[in-house]
Amino acid sequence: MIIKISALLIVAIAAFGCNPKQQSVSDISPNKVVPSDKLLSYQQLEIIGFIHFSINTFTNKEWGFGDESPELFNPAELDAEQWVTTAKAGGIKQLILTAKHHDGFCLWPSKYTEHSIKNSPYKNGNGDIVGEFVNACRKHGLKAGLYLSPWDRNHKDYGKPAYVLYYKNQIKELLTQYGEINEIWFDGANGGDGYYGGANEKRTINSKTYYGWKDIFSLAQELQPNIKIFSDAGPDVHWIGNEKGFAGFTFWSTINPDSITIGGADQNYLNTGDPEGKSWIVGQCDVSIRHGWFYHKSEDSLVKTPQELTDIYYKSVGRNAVLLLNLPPDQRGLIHETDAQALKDFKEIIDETFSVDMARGKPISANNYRLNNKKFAPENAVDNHPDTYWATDDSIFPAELTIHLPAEPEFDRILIQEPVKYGQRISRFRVDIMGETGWETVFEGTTIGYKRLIRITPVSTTRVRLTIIQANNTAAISNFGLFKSSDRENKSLVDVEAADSSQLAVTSLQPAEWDASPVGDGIPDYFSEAVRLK
Ligand code: FUL
Repeated sequence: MIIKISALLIVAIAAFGCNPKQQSVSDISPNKVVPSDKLLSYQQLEIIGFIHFSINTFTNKEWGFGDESPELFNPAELDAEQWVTTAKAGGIKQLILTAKHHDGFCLWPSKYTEHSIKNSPYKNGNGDIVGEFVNACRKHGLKAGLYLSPWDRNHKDYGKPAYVLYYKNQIKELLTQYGEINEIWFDGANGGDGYYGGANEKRTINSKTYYGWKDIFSLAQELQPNIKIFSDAGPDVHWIGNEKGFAGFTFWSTINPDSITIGGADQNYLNTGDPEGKSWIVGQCDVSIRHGWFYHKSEDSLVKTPQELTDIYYKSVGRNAVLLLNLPPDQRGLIHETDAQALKDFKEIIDETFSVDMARGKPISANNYRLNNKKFAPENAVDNHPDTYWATDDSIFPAELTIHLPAEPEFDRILIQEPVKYGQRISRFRVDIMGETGWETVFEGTTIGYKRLIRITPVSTTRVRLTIIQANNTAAISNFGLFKSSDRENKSLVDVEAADSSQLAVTSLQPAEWDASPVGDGIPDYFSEAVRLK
């Protein structure tokens, strides 16, 4: 009997080690709010693209009034594969096409309206650009998404219940006829006036009640179970609160959607997220590669430079959000050469910067690691694996992670990631380097989330320390990386919190914020009527 018990003990010790705690090694406890698998993989797309293309491309407007003749629409060289391959060369993983913008013109032959491609010269009325787009995405391995403007300045019933039925019928067409659609984009903009079947008047709707968003979301989910729904309030992806492509310096992936009115949201709230938020909704930073959303020849010289795009990347993907970059095809139906080149150069800058991680596999230590178990060891933070992570025992603050660098490499970019499948935790952190006389702080930050990219002036050191000062749960880090930026980047840009306070004073989508008419400040005057981006 005694022999049997001792044998059992030996087997137990061999299996679990001497530390009795190790018998119950489990993952760190998740936060109350965590992302679903579908949102985790959506965030990993990092860069997605918009294709703004419609009748506006031919009228040189940003917001069509709704009375434009379909006869005007004739992109003679349209090639959806050129859109997709251009986007792909820029690192874009999904495209969203404006199937219908505010003017109501449909890029597919909807059976519910005559205001569509079927009455245009394009392919003698036999074209279907939504179909061409989706097929091209599929052929080249990109996910496809669709934008269907709720505001419709063409439809005679806009503002009445009959229009909502029309809108739902169009959603049904788009989500049943084209295979898998990864995202649907519900825009909050509504400027009031329009053609409305000839009424030529202003129509206001109650943005809280008119569309019946809950039913619309359920319809989309029923037709496409894996779809990601974008609106000011999610339920899956939310607007970042500006059209500059910048997430807040502090940015939480959690938010309270019930407090948000679609089309009337608090832009600051959307820009920072909410640490107390009850839902995980991915932040999405939309911005156009040009000044406007649609193509205007006058902007051929105003395409964002690769350096500007890189700056946007740091302020979107590098701040825990997804970047949605607009590439508007021109009247030929092609993405302009200048835009394609800028995008390609941007991708090269990012690739050059992040190709060598100086921290990868280097010796690393921590002031604590959970249960002294290898599963939570500091090495997991420099293995470049998204599923492994360093974590401390509960309530260890500050939590410190130190990379020991054999030589003294020069770096100026830092990457930090949290294992967000357990929730977003960190709210205050610092990065220090070992200087000649001791530790020197090179960056102080707030949130990290899925990915935080930090720009500092170049430094050389033998030790880099990440200190997590505050978090809402046990500290955990899945990646800590050090990089040297490409020589083609704009070196004058570094991350300084004070410099970012101005970021919220940016473009708003809400018409009230838009100037009534263009003024002489060099902004082209194709913005019709009450429409002009600041
Ligand atoms: C806004 C629209 O008014 C713009 O035209 C553009 O489509 C942008 C992405 O969303 O609300």
